[in-house]
Formats: sequence, structure tokens, C-alpha cells
Amino acid sequence: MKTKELKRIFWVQALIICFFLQAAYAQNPIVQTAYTADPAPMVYKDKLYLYTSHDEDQSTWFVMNDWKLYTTSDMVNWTDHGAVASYKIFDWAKGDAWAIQVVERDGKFYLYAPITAKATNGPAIGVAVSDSPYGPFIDPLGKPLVRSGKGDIDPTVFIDDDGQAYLYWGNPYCYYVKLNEDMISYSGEIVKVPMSEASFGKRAGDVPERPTAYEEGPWLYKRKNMYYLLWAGGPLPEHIGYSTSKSPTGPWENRGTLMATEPGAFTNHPGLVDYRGKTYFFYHNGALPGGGGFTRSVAVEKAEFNKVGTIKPMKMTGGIEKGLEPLNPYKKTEAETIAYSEGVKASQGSEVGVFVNALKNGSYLKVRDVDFREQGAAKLTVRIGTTHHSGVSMEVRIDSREGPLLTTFKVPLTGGDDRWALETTNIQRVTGVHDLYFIFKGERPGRIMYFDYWMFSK
Ligand code: FUB
Repeated sequence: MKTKELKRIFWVQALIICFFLQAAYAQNPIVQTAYTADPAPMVYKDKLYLYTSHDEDQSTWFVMNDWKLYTTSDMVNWTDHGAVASYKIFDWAKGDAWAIQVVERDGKFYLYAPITAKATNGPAIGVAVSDSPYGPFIDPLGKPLVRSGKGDIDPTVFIDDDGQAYLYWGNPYCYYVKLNEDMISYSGEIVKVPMSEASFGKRAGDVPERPTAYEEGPWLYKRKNMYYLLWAGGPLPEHIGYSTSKSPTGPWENRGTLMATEPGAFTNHPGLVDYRGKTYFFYHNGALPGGGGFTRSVAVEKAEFNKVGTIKPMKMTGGIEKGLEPLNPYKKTEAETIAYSEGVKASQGSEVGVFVNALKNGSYLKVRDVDFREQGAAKLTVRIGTTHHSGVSMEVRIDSREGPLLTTFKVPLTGGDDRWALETTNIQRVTGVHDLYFIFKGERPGRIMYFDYWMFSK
């Protein structure tokens, strides 16, 4: 065989290996069971809470009605808590549940939301309050917190170490105001941030009403006395840029591109947070099957800083490769706690809350780093159901979709997603740390089964 031919075979094989490695470790996008956008991370006690907006399936415009919540404690397995609020909690709102942020202060949770107001048919920012990060959120004002008529979208709230809270927002200009301690009112004038090239960079193209690269989606973050204002930048498709300052109100110094434009979605939206000693950068793209500008997906990268405090530019990757801690399989785990899945959709019902639906033969969900410990597991209990009379099963495997089989459940006909069967079976004994796979089998078309939770025992 000629050297040229050998080289070609080498590169084809290398590409195939890369593809499978990428598939094996794929973590991004971090939600595969719905289209999510506009990530807003919040750390509270020992958990990372990720609020997102929600693009309805098959949307060809921003069709967005509610906001979802996902949580993690290991950065690789994410639990879906469903929709925690919708634009309907605001009586004065007409629709358009766009990018929110939730912040905690003194044990209360404040959700800042841009929505279209009935009165003006234009965007306004509302605030809703809850005693829990999971909601319910209630509008204490009964009217917008901000309705300036000047691009009132993409609110972000930052509470400084001295207790002063700042609300930033805006497209195509950036504004801020100082919030009062009650977090539902403000003092002083709304300030328009000076939109200079020194602060936000030069915009390609000549668009007079968009004088700099700043477009929308501000996110305020502080590290070692440096304030960071991250933003989505134009022209479309958006990139993520950022600016820094010694003060939360500027003046801002442009620091250039943090994440360059990549094909998929024409918007992007930043969220930056510290969690368990590391810093994570959240964004969105169109990476899921059927994904695009109006069917987006949230993803995450580990952020790193240079010595001078600037953030190292990032590319969109397969995601976080190593989890922060193993998952305990001897506690009840919701089926909607997922590291990665294909062909699975999440639903929310009155009987069991959030659960997952397997949409086709061979669809699966994966849970990372499950620690069966030395003694190991010998039994598995699952809550499952189907509307099919026969031929539906759920395989449980470790390490890969083709890995050792622990057991196969025949899924009983329960007759509806509000009717469930609790099934327990002996399994092939398993010890140590493994990725766990649930693989759904059923030849008939349509939703083949639904799955609520699982738990191993010794
Ligand atoms: O999700 C709707 C809009 O798209 C957001 O408000 C912008 O930041 C962009 O992501």
C-alpha cells in the first residue's frame, strides 16, 4: 500500500476515534430533553441552580412561554425541575418569556424577567419573589419594575459585597439602576452606560443605532476586586464579548471576544458563576438535533483566568469531562437527572412532577460517575410505565450503551403517564464507579415508555 493511501487510512481512523470519544464524553448541550436558552446560573448553599428560558419545539420565531430550572452538584448530571414560572405570573404581561435571572437575598429568591407588557405591546422588566429557588414565584408589584421604553430586555442583577444591588439590562444600549434593599424597587435615575468603543469595542458594519459591538445580554460578575460585564455582541450571529472595570458602574474597558461566533444559533447569551472553587461559563447554541436560532440549547465550559485577571477566550466544546463528585445510587434518583440522552423528552404532570418519555426504539439516557462502592448493588427498583400492550423493555447497562447488562425490565402496560408501576428486580452484582445507561426498547412508533425514578439496593 502506498504511503499516501496509508496516511489517508490513518486520518480516517483518527477522525472516527475522535468522533466516538466526543460522543462518549459529550456533555454539551447540557439539556437534551427540551430546547433551552439564555442561561442564568445561581449558586445557593451546595447546589448550582441553572434557570433558562425555553424555546418551544419546532419554533420558527422566539416562541417562549415559561422558564425552566435545572440543578447539579457535580457539573455533569443535571436534574430537570420543569417550568418554575411562566409569563402568566405577571397579570400585566402579554407573553414572551425571554431571558431571566434569579438571585437570592436573605433567603428570598428574586426573578427578574423581561416580558411584553399588554399596555404598550413592548418589553418591560418585571420582578417576582419566592421563598424557594423552585418557586412558586409571585409578582409583588402587579406592574413592571422597569418600563423605560428603551429596549427593556435581558435583566441581570448583581449584589456587591457592600450589599448594594445593581440591575443592568438593555438592547441595543446598556442601562443600569441601583436596586433598593427590598430588591423590588430602585432609587435614583436610570443610567445609560456610555456606549464607547473603548468600553465595548468597534462594531463591524455601519449601524448608527448600534454604535459599538455591544448588542444585549449583559451579565455582571466580580472576582478579586475586578468587575466583569459580559455581553452578547454584534453583528449577527452574535459573539460573546466582555469589559472590565474597578467599579460596578464603570467606566468599562473593552476586553474583546470571550467566545467567537460559531454556526448554529444567531444569538448567544452569557452567564458566569463560581462554584466549588472553579468558574463556569454558560452560553447557548443550536447544537441539538432540530436546533437553530429559535430552538437553542444551553452549554457550559470551565472558565480560566490569566494572571492579570482577563478571562481566557473559550470555544464551544463537548463540555465538562470530569464530574466534581460521584452519584449515590442508593438514594432515589429522578429519571430526569441526566448527563446525556438521545430520543428522550421531559414532561411535567400532576402525579409525579417531572418525568421522562422515551420517544423511539434505542433512545437512552446516561448518568455519569455512579458509585456502587466496594460492597456493590444487587437489586434495582424503577418506576416506569407504557401505553403499549407488549414488546417494551428497558435495558440497564454500565460503561456504555453496549456495556455489561445489569438487567432488563419488561415494561408493564399501565395505560397512561399518570399511572405507574413500581418494579424491583435482582441484577448482575455491580461494584465501583460506572456510568449508568438506561436504554429504551420498543418497535412500535410513538412514545414507547415513560420513566419516573430509579434506586439501587444491596
Ligand atoms: O431569548 C430571547 C432573546 O434572544 C434574549 O433576550 C437575547 O439575549 C437573545 O438570547
